[in-house]
Parts: sequence; structure tokens; C-alpha cells
Amino acid sequence: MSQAAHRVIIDCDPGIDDAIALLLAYASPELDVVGVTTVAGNVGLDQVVDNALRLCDLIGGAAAATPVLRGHAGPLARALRHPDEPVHGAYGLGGVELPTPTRAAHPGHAVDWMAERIRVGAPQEITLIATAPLTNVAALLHTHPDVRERLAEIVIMGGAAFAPGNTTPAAEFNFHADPEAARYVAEAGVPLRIVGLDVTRKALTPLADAEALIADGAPATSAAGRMLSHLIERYARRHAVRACAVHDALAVAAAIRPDLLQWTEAWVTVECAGEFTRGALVADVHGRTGLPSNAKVATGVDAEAFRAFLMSRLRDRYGAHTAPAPSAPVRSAAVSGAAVSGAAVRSAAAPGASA
Ligand SMILES: [Ca+2]
Repeated sequence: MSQAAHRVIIDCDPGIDDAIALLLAYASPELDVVGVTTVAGNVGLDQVVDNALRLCDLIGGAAAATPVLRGHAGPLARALRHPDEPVHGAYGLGGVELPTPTRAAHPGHAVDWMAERIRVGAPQEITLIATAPLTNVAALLHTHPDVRERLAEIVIMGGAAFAPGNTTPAAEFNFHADPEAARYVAEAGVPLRIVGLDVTRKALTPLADAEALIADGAPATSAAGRMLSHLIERYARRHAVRACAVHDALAVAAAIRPDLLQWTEAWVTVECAGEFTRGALVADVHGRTGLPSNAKVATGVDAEAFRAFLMSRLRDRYGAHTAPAPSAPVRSAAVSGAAVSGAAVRSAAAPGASA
């Protein structure tokens, strides 16, 4: 990893697209992932912690030593509502069974760990990438307000400013799951980039890419391909297209290559009380409120460039036929690391999130 790598904490709820997001982050020399924090969302907290640990083992190298922390088990101001549809399949990873984790979660609570890690770093050293309900992030900014000015930025996968929701007609899953947290983060005064359904639905990964990853055959590419295939199957039933959005991976890409997207400055907030609009992202792009911008909202994306970026990063870092590069010694460790049981598909029903 280069000296210039940007330090990030990834707050996630794996989740297939979280899994691809983690794979992309660790495949990107521009990022140094210093911690993976977890929060209930796509599936319950125990499952997302377990999945995050399994994914870090699968990635190997630096990931296998990155602290993985348990965060909140549900929203602070309302009951946890699991998704109605098992979009992410059994256990949240599309039925792809990864080996039992080789370690336990890092001791302590994710929120306190984040606060400490941000404090010991230089100002603006850490960017937070949030790909789950914003419960942990809101708790962090509320309980430890001093970290607000020390964070470089929060890149959020969430919301649908100018597009239909995926949980209700108005709301995207992460914001709908904990709208009070989303609103708190939106209005907390930390620089925000919001990557919502406006762009993630435009940057689809086609079945051909999933199949190419499976065909590659290395543990991580194969697992990624099979998880994506599961998501594509689900997506095809609803949207009649053999492709899927990989929401969280686009948020990671936005942290690395913001030039892949178009951004609009806006004052944003999140509706918490609406009968039909609870969890909706409200973006004041025309200055109706007179309030100053508090976020950059992604409104467009170069879908082909993102697709090529994601595939090349996954293949270069994890592919079976890629020679290890001298600058990335962890590459060979990941490829020869944890085996994936190709045929193992858990069949138990488990909650998943909307796609
Ligand atoms: Ca997620």
C-alpha cells in the first residue's frame, strides 16, 4: 500500500453489496482500511459481524488483521425492522458459504473504537464510508461530537434524492431502516458525499461479469461472482434485467474516484415523520430553504467506467491468473488463502434487504 493511501473506516452490514464493497476497498491501493465496523441492517448484528470476519479472512493479507467491531443491534429510536424479502439470501451473502472465521470480533463497541481511532489520527486523516443504516455513525457524532471536525468526510450509500426508493416508494433501505440516524448525520455538519439509488441503479453489473468472476475460479473472485449471481437473480425478477446494482461498491468507488460520478451541492435532510415518505432523502438543489449546502449528492455516474473499474480491481487483486505485484505482497496470500466451498449453499430462509 502506498504512503499516500487514504485511511478509511468502513461501517457496513454485509450484505452482498457490502461484501463487494469490502473486496473493492482492499483491492484499491488508494485506500488503507483501518477498521471495519458493523451494524444491524441487511441481517441481524451477529450475522453481519460473522460475515465481516469471514470476508476479511477471504480477502486475506491486511484484511485478516483489520479490527472488525460490533456496533448497534438496531436503530436507537425505533424497533429494528428486518427487510421483508430475503434479497441477500440465506445469512446475507447470497447463500455463499465462507469458512468459519479464524478470529473473534475486536473487543469493545464499534462507536467508541471509531471515536478513539479518529482522535489518535491527524485531523482529516480518516474518511468514514457508511454502507448500512446510519445508527453507528449517528451515535458516533452524537456521543463523541469532537470527532466531527476531525473527519475528512463521510461517504454514504443511502437515499434516493430524485429516484424512487427500494423499500418504500420514497425511501431507500439504509435511510428507511433508521431515518432518525440518517437525519442526524445529514445535519451534523460533517462534509458528506451521498451515493444513492439515483446513481447506483444506473451502474449495473451484468450477469456476464458475475460469470467471468466465477470462471476465474480463485476463492475471492469466485465468491464475488456467486454472490453477484444471486443478487442478479433477485434483481431480474423485479426489474426484468440480467444485472444488478452493487450499491455499496459504488460508494467505495466514489471515495477512490469521485470523478466517476457527477455531484450536486445541496442542503439535505431525511424525512422522519411522513406517512408515506418516512426515510426519504430530501435534497434542496434549488435553494428553496435558503439553507447552505451540507452535502454533495451524486446525480450521475459513468456506468461503463465504474463497471470496468470494479472488474479490473477484483481481477487484478484476487484473480487466479494474476501474478503477484511487488507493490502488493498481500495479493498471493489472498489467492492462496481461505478456501471457499463452491457447492455449499445454505437453504435456510433468512432476512435480506431490498435491492
Ligand atoms: Ca449495506
